[in-house]
Amino acid sequence: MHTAASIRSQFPILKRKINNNPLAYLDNAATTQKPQSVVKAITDFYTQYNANVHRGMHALSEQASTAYEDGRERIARFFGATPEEFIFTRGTSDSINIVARMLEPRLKPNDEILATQMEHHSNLVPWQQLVKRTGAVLKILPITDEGRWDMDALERILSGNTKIVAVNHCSNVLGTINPVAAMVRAAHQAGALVVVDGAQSSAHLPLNLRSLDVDFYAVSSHKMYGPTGMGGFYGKHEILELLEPVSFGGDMIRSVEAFDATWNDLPWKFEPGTPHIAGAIGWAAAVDWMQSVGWDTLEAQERELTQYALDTLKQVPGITIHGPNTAVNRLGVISMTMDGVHPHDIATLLDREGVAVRSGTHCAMPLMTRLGIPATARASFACYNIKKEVDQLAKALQTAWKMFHPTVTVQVPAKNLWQR
Ligand code: 7TS
Repeated sequence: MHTAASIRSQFPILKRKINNNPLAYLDNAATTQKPQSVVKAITDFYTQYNANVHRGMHALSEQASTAYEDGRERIARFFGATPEEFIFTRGTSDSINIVARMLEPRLKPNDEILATQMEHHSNLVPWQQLVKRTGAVLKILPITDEGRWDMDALERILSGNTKIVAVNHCSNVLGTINPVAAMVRAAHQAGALVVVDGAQSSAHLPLNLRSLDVDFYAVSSHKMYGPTGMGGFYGKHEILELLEPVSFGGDMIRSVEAFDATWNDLPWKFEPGTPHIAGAIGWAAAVDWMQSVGWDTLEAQERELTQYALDTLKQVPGITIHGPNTAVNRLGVISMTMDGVHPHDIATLLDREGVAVRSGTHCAMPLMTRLGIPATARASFACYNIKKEVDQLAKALQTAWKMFHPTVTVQVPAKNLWQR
């Protein structure tokens, strides 16, 4: 049985004080902290069996190769995929860029790519660049005022010309959990492939990518308690078999002659060069750790905290919360604006009280335009966050409000009052 205290005890960093206050780390949508088991797995690799993979016949290389491929298998299984379908990359941004280049030869002028108004730049700019290179057309699905996909508009925008639908599973600004399964059905009916940006969902929702029937799904290790610089994407086996690699070099080839080469099997065909071995081992340890806590605990804890935070933060004067206003189909990613106070000032004042949040556009400028605001201050939760930290956030916000909106009190001597 895992309690908040037993989970927190595995993250030494959470014991830190910032500006003489207990650290309330509420910037988990940017990156999560790492449990000790992840740090230990990485340290063990570097201190006990560091060697390159897939190359040496010596003991260390064999041990490293086994740990690396065994790590891939555990990660792939965590997502309901097979190891052949799971390509290691540097993260979500890298994955989407690679997938876009893999699909490039299949696109013709006037083919259409559909993204949404709530995409992170990582799932928008690669497609903008792709349409420039191919003559395809980028279309944008609007969102509703509550911060959800406008599914009525989808019917009007999807057509036989739509070849790729590129959408995020969960918004890193609004917290919305999007109806990906419905999108996949509609897109497949129109004959389009679906590429999902899973950067925000992977630490918060149990996923079975095969049954979700997505064609590609991109994730980052560092948002799910694993190391930075590591990530990957799932691709349907039959589609990956058809596509050509876009980066070339060692390890991804089967044989090379002076003027040509043939490709290795999946998944290595898409992985040139020495990979991030420690990254894969650390990520696999993170996945093991999440499974040891269990989805029941992970989900229940976060849902309860999100509802508590929505209820608590609504009471802070001058605060507007952007995105769905209940914890239903919503992650604990809470973007706020405060009347008359810039989000950067909010974040700076919160930091004085030990509260770490992110402020800015969160790499989602078109969404800021849609919301009609320049930026937000964003609190985002992980499974180790507790109500006390939400209270610390609310109190710090109240202090910020008072600092920017001092009440002018006129002192009237009591006796004058009664003399009138
Ligand atoms: N997509 C979404 C929805 C994201 O939230 C992020 C990172 C990315 C893609 C890119 O992931 P990366 O691992 O390749 O960087 N989002 C954030 C954030 O919201 N604050 O810092 C990074």
